[in-house]
Amino acid sequence: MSTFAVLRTPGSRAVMGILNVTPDSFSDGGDFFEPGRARAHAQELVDAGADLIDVGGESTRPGADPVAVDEELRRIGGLIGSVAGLGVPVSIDTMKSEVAELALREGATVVNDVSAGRHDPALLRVAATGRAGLVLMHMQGNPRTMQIDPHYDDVVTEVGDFLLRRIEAAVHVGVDPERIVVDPGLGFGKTLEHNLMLLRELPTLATRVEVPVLVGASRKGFLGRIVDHTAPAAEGRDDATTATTVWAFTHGATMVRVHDVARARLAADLIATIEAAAPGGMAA
Ligand code: PMM
Repeated sequence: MSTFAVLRTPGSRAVMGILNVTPDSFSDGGDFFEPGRARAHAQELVDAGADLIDVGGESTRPGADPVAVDEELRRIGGLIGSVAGLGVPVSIDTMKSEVAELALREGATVVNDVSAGRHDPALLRVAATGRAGLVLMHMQGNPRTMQIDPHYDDVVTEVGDFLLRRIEAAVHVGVDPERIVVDPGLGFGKTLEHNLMLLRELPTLATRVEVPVLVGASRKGFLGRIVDHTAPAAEGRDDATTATTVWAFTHGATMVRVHDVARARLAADLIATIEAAAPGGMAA
């Protein structure tokens, strides 16, 4: 599927596989830092059924220190081209215009910015000029401080207001509205209750923003708090992630961003099979 078919085909459910080329991401930090391992993992994500691969060179886990632009360029430079050669669209997870620019030059076709163009306003222009897809995510504060007492009067309305404002800002500098996806930013400046409210009211949010919605719940701490307070490893949260994927896909989300692509692919395909069921339609 082309990038924009992945992003916009009505009723489609796309699986974005995560490739973190960082030493310190919360669940897979260090695992794919070495370029050979990163490439091999990208192939595994494609084989597992990813529609899109999201490559990131800066951890945005709570408390993470920012990465200098040169270091981020070094981490992703060269890798994007080989991942793009695997036959699925590549997205670059960055808040920096220089990194987005390099990635688009090397073959990425989507920019995923967890700051929605606020960290580096030039990023929106880079996405516009490169005719790229653009993921605009909500975050309260910044990764260093976002989990220190986040507050909202009405989280669903405020996140929706924010996303509409950021869509407007992106369109204002020339991004094609047909190429925009938004994301409520689970875990980014949100308590457990905020995350749950955003999931519960996903249909309201999706209807309001009128562009496809991406949900990124994969292995996040709030899932660990619901299913198992004692699980030591983020990997133990994959079943909870799959349950959340099913919820998201059946409540208005068009795309999920996950570490375990095979489980999300299975969920998406199963939902599609159930939806397509018709009397006498399927051999026993
Ligand atoms: N989460 C992380 C990083 N990038 N991008 C989007 N659009 N949505 C997310 O929820 C999101 C993101 C942090 O998770 P990771 O460290 O496992 O990549």
